[in-house]
Amino acid sequence: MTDTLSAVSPSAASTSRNVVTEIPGPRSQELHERRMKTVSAGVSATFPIYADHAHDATIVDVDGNHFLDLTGGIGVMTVGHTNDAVVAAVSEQVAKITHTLFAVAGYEPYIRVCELLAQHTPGDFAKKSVLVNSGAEAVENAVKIARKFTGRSEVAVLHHGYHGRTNLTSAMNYNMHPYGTGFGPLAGSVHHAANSSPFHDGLSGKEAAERTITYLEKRVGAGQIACLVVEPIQGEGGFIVPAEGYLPALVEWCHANGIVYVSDEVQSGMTRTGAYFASEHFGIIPDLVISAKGIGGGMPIAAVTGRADIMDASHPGGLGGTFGGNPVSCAAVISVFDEVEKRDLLGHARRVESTMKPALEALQAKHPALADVRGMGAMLAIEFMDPHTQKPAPEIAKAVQTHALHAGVLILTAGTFGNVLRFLPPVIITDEEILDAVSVIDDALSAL
Ligand code: PLZ
Repeated sequence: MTDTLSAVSPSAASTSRNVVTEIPGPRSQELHERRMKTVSAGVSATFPIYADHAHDATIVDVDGNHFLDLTGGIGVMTVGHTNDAVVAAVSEQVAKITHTLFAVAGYEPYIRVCELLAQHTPGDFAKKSVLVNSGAEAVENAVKIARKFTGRSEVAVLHHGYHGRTNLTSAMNYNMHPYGTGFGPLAGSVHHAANSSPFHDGLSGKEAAERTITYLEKRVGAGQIACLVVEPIQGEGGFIVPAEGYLPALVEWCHANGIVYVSDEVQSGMTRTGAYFASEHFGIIPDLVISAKGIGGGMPIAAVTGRADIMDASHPGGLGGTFGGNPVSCAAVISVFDEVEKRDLLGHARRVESTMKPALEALQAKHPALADVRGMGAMLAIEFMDPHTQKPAPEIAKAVQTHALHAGVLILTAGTFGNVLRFLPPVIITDEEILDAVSVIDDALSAL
């Protein structure tokens, strides 16, 4: 462990935050003006800065400001920015075969990725995969596959979930705004049931599962449901960790009723929580697992992996797409799996938790608005409530985010009410960098 840690620390000195201009700096401002003329207003801009290059947990903007990156491109850069192994694998592959379309002329890296996913997703049974381009596309495919397999039409999801921005996945999201407003009609046959959120609902896993299941049985009918799609730890919803026993009860109910249980591990999967897939923490074995984000080390790729009989339900030609499982992205995935093993990245994710969680809990003891600290591995969050009204306090999350930006730390908000700050750093972030970032949050809260 010490060896692995020291292997990443030499770069620490060169990756400290360092703000050298006003934020945004002049070159970022210039780019922003160009952007406003040519990029659709529908694409939001969380930060007013423009990135020039990045390595490990540091992003350097076009004005030379160094930012400590606790966003990881929303949980993508688990292995770190411009990870040397990923860069080498991608460079080699792009010169060898850039594209054929797997259904036209196959290639080994696609098959290897499916083997690795079969090996590392939960469950000891024959598994198969299909590779696609994005998390949302993978969710769409999981639903298609489950419908074909079961011959049923209805799709069940949970409150506070997030599954993407396509028409079907927008219908599967809890928040109508900004994902669905004015874009309808959204896909039908999608049913939203209450989730488990111990901090908010105070229910045990058993009680929360009863509530979810009763709704689905009464309102939808168990025999009508093709699949239940669940994030084991809800991401955009605010890193909501369900109560113990909740997910196992849902899986058991699905299996008793012929419903395909789909684990959407787009954000929580691939090392992020200190396990390959977060489902492992809850002792569940999903029928299908959706992975994306972190598996590609920054290259666009996503997958549906699961029970071979379910994955084979589609007729040939029913699944696919031009770029799905592109060879360059596949080469990246293979190198990411290799890095996880070689550098003990699962251990690093757990180290992030053991350094960061107590530091955040110390802040909680000091700042009454900081109401909850939660999450697993390098997927941690803090939630702000107004100490007087006990209502969500998004303005505090926003103020801390803005303060941190100016101090050189990038942090994302999350949560249905925007009152959560979430941390998704590359797992190779050093302990010094973590504690430095927490001290910035402390300063921000003290300054309020
Ligand atoms: N399922 C659980 O977290 C993507 C969304 C960012 P795509 N989350 C980040 C944004 O504002 O669009 C996500 C997720 C879960 C599915 C998705 C969708 O993955 O690769 O963005 O399509």
